[in-house]
Amino acid sequence: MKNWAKKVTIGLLSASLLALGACSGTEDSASSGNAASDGIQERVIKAGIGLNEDHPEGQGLIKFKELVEEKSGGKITVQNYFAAQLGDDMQMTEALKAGTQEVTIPSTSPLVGMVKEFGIFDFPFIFNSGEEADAVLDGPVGDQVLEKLAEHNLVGLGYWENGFRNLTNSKHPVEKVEDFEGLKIRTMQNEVHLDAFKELGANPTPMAFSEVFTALESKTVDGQENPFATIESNKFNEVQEYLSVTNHVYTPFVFLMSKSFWDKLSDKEKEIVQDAAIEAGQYQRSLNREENQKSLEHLKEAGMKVNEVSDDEKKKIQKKIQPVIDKYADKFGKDLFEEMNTQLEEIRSE
Ligand code: KDG
Repeated sequence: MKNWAKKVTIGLLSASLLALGACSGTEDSASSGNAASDGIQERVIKAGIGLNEDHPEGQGLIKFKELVEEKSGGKITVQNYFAAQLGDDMQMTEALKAGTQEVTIPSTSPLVGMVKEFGIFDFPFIFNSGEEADAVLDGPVGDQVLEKLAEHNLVGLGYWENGFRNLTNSKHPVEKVEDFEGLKIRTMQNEVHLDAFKELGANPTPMAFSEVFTALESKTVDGQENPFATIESNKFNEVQEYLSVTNHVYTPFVFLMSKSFWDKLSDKEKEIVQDAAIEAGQYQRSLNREENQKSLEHLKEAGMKVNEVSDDEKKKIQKKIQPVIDKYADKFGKDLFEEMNTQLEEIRSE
C-alpha cells in the first residue's frame, strides 16, 4: 500500500477510535477538557523555505497554513517564513533534525549528501513531463526514498514541485553542446549537477540558493539554472542577459517535518498535517505549472534573450553526460534507478 494511503488509512482508523475516545496521544488533552473530544492540542509549527512568498512554493506554504489551521479549529497554528529568513535549505534541514524548527520544503538535490537515494531524481532528462514525475514521486519509488529520512530525525510528508530547470548566463546564448565550454555556472550543492556540468566543459560552483543573486551581480559566476518562476521571482533577469531553454533536470521539493515533532502528534493531528501537506502539494504543483509558463513570457517581455535548445542538441548533451548517470546510478542505488525507469517505460507505453 502507498505510503500516503497508509497514512490516510491510519487517519480514518484513528478518527473512529477518537469517536470511541480511545485514540493514543489524548492523555494530555484529557486534562484540557474539550481537546479530549478531538485529540488536538495547542501547537505551533514554524515553517521556512528559501523562496519568496510570491513564488508558487510560497503560495503552497500559505495553503498548508490555511488547511492546518482550519482542520484543527485554530489549535494548530503555522508560522511561515520565506526567502531564507530562517537560513538556507541545509541550515533549515539541520534545524528540523535538531527540533528547533518543524517544517521546511527544500529541493531534493542538496539532500543527497544525507540521503543518497534522492540523487536518482537529479539525473538529467529523466522525466519528460511533470505528470511523469508525479507518478514516480507519489508511487513506490518516491515512498522508498522518503522512508530513508527517519534515521535523520526527519519525516517526508510528500513531494511538491520546483520544476524543470533552465540555464541563464551573462556571456552568450547556449544553443549547442559546445557552448557550455568555460562558463562559470552556479549549481546546487549536489555532486550529479557538479559532475554533469564539468563533463560539458563548464566550470561549476556549488552554492546555497540565498547567495546566487549576489554571485551573479558581482560576476563571481556567469550563470545559474532554475525554473522560470524562480528566475522571475528572484529577479535573476536583472543580472542575466541570456536564457536558454534546456529543461535539463526536473527538481522535486520534499515536504520535511521534524520527526521529534511528528512523534508527539496524536493520530488525529498526524492526519491533519499529512492531509494538508498532500492537498497543498497538489495545489502547488498545479499553480507552479501555470506560473512557470507565465514567467517565461514575463522574462521575454523584460528583455531576456531567450533561445530554445533543439532536441538534437539535447540528445548530444545527454550523450555527453551519460558517463555521469552511469556512475551515480550505481552509487545511488541501481535497483531503485531501474525500478524508476521500469515505471517510466510502463507510463510511456500506455
Ligand atoms: O528553498 C528552496 C530553494 O532553495 C530552491 O529554489 C532550491 O532550486 C533551488 C536552487 O537552485 O538552489
